[in-house]
Amino acid sequence: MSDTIWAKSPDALHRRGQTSLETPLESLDGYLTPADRFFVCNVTETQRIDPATYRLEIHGDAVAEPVTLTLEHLAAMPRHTVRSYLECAGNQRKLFGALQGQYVERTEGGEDVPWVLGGVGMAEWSGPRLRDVLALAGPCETMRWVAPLGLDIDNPECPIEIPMPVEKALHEDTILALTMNGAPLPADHGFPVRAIVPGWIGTYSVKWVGRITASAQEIRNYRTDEYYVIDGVTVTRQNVKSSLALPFPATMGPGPKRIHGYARSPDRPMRSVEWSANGGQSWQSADIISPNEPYGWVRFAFAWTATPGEHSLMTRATDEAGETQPVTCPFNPGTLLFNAIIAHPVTVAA
Ligand SMILES: Nc1nc2c(c(=O)[nH]1)N[C@H]1C(S)=C(S)[C@@H](COP(=O)(O)O)O[C@H]1N2
Ligand SMILES: [Mo]
Repeated sequence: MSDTIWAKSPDALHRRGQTSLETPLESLDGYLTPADRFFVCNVTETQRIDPATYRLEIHGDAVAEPVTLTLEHLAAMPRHTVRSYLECAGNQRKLFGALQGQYVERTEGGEDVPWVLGGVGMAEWSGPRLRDVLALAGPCETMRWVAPLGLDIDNPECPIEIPMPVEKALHEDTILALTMNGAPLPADHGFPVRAIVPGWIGTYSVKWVGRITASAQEIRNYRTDEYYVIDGVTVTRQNVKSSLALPFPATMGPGPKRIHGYARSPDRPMRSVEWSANGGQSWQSADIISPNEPYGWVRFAFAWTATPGEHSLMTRATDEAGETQPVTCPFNPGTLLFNAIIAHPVTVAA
């Protein structure tokens, strides 16, 4: 089965759990993540959808007339392009244990993918706005919740149907993407159609969308009520994070280095990225060496002279509104949204 889980070769990525792949961030050298290096978070297997027979159904008690659309129809609609990073809510989950000594194993429900740093990627997505697609079915005034459903319905927990409030669904930057980095979506990333919900945790960006339900009622399920929950509240928006693009832990030879990393704010440009090699007693500015856009991540770099021994390199991102990273991340049993300042272990050989 393992060679059918993904369409792309898993060789350049880390296998995480049975069905997911993590990007080694140190293998990236630019702003956009190439599709063949982009992480994959699959609850089951990559779906292989025939574009000729593909259909998208829009239905529910809050549309006047259900419609069924072909890929041709969607492809003929006006397109909107967003450059947005996509990150699994559980990315960096392993750091609750590695840095804070906090462990949990879920005994039931979905397997928690053991992400370290690379359950995140950045791409340019393009396709019709979700609101334009909903408009084809005659949305009613009563519409409050919109839930895209993935075609991987045969899965152990419950279908991937992720409801969002109408405000987010109708937002101008919420799209049904048909392309990724200018090419048709790869199968692993949702071909032929996926939702892109910028600024929100990756799960909202449903892949292989086959049906969209629009309702006056709040749509709830296992994922909204049990899985993606912190302190009784369903998780939606991401938080501010930064990490080095190095293996965790890292080893290197001595000498002058240029250290790289990625920092992100869910919906604002970054104000600063700082680094510290002395446990956070003093901080210096890193250079932002990429575009700095509302939904994008930034690539940053700084010069550091590696001397033999054990080191810890820290980075701290702050966005334009002053939202920044905490020294420790409050624990939650779902081990979601770890965004503490990371003390990245670096061993420098003699
Ligand atoms: N249909 C479907 N959509 C899905 C998933 C899935 O398993 N099935 N995984 C979700 C999760 S948890 C994440 S983090 C993102 C990952 O997107 P990627 O695999 O393109 O990187 O897709 C989301 N959309
Ligand atoms: Mo995820």
